[in-house]
Amino acid sequence: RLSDCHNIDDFRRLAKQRLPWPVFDYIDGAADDEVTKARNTSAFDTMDLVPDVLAGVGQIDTSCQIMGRHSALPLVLSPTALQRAFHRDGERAVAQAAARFGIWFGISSLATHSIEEIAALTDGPKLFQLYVHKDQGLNASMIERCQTAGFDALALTVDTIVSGKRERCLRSGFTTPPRFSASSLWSYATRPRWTLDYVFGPKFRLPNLDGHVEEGSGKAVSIQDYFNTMLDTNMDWDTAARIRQDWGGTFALKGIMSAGDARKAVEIGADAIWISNHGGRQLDGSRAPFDQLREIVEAVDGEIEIILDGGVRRGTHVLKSLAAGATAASGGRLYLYALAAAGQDGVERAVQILKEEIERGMRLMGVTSIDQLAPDRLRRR
Ligand code: HOC
Repeated sequence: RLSDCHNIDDFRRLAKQRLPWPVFDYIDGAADDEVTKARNTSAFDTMDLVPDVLAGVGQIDTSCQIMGRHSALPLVLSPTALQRAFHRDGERAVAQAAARFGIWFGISSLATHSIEEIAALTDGPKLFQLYVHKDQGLNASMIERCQTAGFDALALTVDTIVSGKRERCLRSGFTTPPRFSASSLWSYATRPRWTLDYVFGPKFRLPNLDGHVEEGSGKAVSIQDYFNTMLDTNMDWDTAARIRQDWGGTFALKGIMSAGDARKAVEIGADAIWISNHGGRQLDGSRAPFDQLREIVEAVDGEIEIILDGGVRRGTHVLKSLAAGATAASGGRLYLYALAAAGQDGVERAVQILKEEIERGMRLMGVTSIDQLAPDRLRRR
């Protein structure tokens, strides 16, 4: 039950019960041996927090500015694809939960609700995550629709030039829309709530292989095929600079992992970078975002905002990221398990748990505002 969930891992267990296994494995899985996925979280344990006491922490302020907008928490709900495959309310549930807490969320180019539908739901801070498709017309039309709909920022995904080897998805034959197979039939049959919603609910809308969003085109496509046939493998820094110009508003690069690339992001005039390895779903064996944070903070020297994305499961992970120099922390799975478990109620409970953990952690650290979290409050283990 939802009321038995006290941390993100509890939602993970609930999601596993509720979702057919190919769908759960799509969320939970990562590339190759999933070493990087595990490391993304364990990296936080390499640094310890150093608390101060007797600091008068009756009143604390968790708010901050992220990409030019006020946020009630230093936490962003990262854009993730295919959310209606996890719960019938999909991106709507996440948008509404983010709005209730006054925090940023993002939708993906591979969202299952339209740009306009999501924009109409909330005036709260929202970003659009662009995957650059080979079809330039499709890219241009997504950018234009986001401008018209009033999205606050565009985040260009730079770490999916080809698909990572998602072995759990290869084994289950996961596609979108999901397809029933002999090996998974029992799992679908024993999860009637998910299966009925899926069978009788509206079909997902994706930029499909013809390059256009069509309700219920019916084509089932695997992640590998989608990435490897649809996305532009020739994308480079000129592409990123051109997209920034076409967009003309707040612009971020999502998937930066090296100090050199962070500098290039500054040079093309990006407002923010997301240090991210796509939740360990792309290059297995790559370093954890938290491990790269200090190096990147030093390289950009305050010239760009940094969002730490990956492995965040606890309020203290957010506090460690801030102390190491990030503007905010973000994650996908941290709310996706909860979405799958209980829709908007689930996402709200997950964010509430993280909010309380952030507040409790700040009080125990002896800080009253998040700008008091600095590198001197961290020690290497
Ligand atoms: C069939 C299309 O970011 C991921 C997502 C994108 C998936 C596209 C699937 O899983 O990493």
